[in-house]
Amino acid sequence: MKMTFRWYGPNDPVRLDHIRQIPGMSGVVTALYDVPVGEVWPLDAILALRAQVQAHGLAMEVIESVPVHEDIKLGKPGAERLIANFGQTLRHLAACGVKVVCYNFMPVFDWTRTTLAKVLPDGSTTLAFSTEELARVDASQGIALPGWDSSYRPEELQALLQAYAEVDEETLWRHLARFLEQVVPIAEEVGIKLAIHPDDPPRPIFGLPRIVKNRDDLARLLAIVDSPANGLTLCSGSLGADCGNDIVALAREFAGRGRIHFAHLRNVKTEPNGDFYETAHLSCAGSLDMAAIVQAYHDAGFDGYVRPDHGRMIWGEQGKPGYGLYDRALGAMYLTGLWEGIAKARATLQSGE
Ligand code: DNO
Repeated sequence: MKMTFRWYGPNDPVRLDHIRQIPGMSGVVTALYDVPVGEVWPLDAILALRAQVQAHGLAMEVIESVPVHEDIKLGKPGAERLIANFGQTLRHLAACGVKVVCYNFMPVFDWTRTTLAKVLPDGSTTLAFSTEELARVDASQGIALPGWDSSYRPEELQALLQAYAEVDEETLWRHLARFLEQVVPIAEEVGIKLAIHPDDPPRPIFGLPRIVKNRDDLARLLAIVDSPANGLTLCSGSLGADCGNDIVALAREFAGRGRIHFAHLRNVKTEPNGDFYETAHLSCAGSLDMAAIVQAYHDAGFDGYVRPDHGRMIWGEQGKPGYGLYDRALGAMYLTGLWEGIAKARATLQSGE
């Protein structure tokens, strides 16, 4: 397990020299945030970012994310050129030592929450999702969801939603297959592992199809191109927002098959009606048994990248909701502690055999 930390680049209020001080931290997970979606990431810009990260004693081996242009998901005529650009970006990233590239295939919206600052009993604040509140949002009037950082103008968003009216789940699967069939061979050639991020939350929103929601979807995706370069970012919190998903079983199965390249580890508290909120990483804080999940990775011989995922905002920290320093650093230490405990117990057991 290689512990990493998400860093939003030079404008992130969380500093590299602080990330470096988290014990056991091997590197950051980052991206170029100023390249228009669909354009090739310039080699010199990637090299400059890497130099900045490495100057702080950290590695830059995981990118989250290279965004997939909507025209690829919609299967528009320009998709071929955009897919080729994605492939070229992979070549540039590989030339800079990147090993894993995370991406997602969620139409229009990435992760979706209805509040970014739900107050928990201990006074910390966290990201939350209420089905009732989401139902009140009228997408045709422009979306004002917290944290949804889109540059679409209302009429652009409207046109996009209309374009998706033609795209049902099976059509989206076809477009995903077309994308994978072209980019996985490039990833294989240059030594990059692609790692799709599941839909968050794992259910359709605003009538848009979402196809990476559960075990069967993950298995179907891996079968499209049966190569280790076609892999997963297993996000415990995203998939765990559906209590029908057994995260321990997913980690065991897909890490066992060598197809999880990046593990997002966070806890979430789910309610029977589909509402959820994010909690501290600790098992007893939420609905997921984090110790059992980490155990499943260890048993499967997982040696990929891990990051603590969203944290609460604690100790008065101001910053990007979900991505402060303090609670994620606590999460990293907790996960590292679980891993060390499991590894030591295993070694003791083996030496007594
Ligand atoms: C949210 C993240 C997602 C994730 C993308 C990956 O905090 O987990 O935005 O980075 O979906 O493409």
